[in-house]
Amino acid sequence: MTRLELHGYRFSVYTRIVRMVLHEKGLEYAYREVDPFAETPDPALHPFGRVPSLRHGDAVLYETAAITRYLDAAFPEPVLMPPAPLAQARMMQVISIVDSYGYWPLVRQVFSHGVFRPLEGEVADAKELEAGLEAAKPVLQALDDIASEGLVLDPRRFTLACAHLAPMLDYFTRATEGAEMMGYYPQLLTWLYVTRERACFRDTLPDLGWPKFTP
Ligand SMILES: N[C@@H](CCC(=O)N[C@@H](CS)C(=O)NCC(=O)O)C(=O)O
Repeated sequence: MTRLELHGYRFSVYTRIVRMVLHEKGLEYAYREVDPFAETPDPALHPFGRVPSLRHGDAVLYETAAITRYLDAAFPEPVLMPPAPLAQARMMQVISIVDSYGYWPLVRQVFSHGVFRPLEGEVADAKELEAGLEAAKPVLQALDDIASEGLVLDPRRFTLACAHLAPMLDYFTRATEGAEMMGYYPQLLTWLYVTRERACFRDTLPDLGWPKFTP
């Protein structure tokens, strides 16, 4: 089989999304660690200096949603896209919500300033944490509405939307305030509980002895 090579960073939620999909597909891959905050990733792999990127033979891909769509199309089993057109659209909607409105407050504000920076001995800003918690509310509400509708974020069916959301909610809920807030979004919380038990989630947990999710 043509070799797959993932370039990523161990704390990166976007890298973990790709790793979860590779895991679900049962694919072997080489892994190269690149810390994009400390070094510039190879511009031939990512012209915007981020991770992840994926090499498959001669092809190079970056942008996580494109990578996961590619993996799902190129390696069809198990299928990670729902068959119905509306469910497919919802899946893309979740991915877009997560990228456009979720990543910054959930990860870069709440997780970074509430968990990561304090643990790493870096300066944390309580105002960033507060702003992130506020900005997270409409995101969680929109995702809870989608989970309640049941076309995607269905605990019984893992899709690319699940892979895109799980690493970010995992980080968000490692902050005490984030875990408490999740109680207001019961359908999303149910989905998270079930998804946390999947092998692709457990086997890609960043292993740092960080506090575990205990809402
Ligand atoms: N739109 C990109 C986002 C990737 C991204 O933001 N990755 C983060 C790590 S989780 C990164 O490389 N950050 C480095 C930086 O912001 O300089 C994707 O979908 O892959």
